[in-house]
Amino acid sequence: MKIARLTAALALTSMFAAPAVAQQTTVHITIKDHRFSPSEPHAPANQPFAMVVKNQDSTASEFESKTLRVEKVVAPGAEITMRIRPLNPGRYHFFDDFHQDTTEGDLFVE
Ligand SMILES: [Cu+2]
Repeated sequence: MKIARLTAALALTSMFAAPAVAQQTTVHITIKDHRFSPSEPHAPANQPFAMVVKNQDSTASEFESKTLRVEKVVAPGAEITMRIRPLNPGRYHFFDDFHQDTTEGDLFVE
């Protein structure tokens, strides 16, 4: 009887514990040969998330987006993390301000 009650208590605990864990999305983007990969990443709408941009080129990049309101230099071989505010569904253009002609993409928020 004692074991049965303990098992039930544990089952209840895990049932209630699961939703309490914050599910934060992290969008990973790599810059290589002056291209974003992926160039069309996705993110969930109406919740904050993180974006990690890794620069695998030997030149500096500046990750920039007017609509995401971010602008941050990524040194060669370095990685930056940005906190993005909750966004409405839509398409958010981003680019490398140091290589605008080759390096751009769109974040799809849905
Ligand atoms: Cu800029």
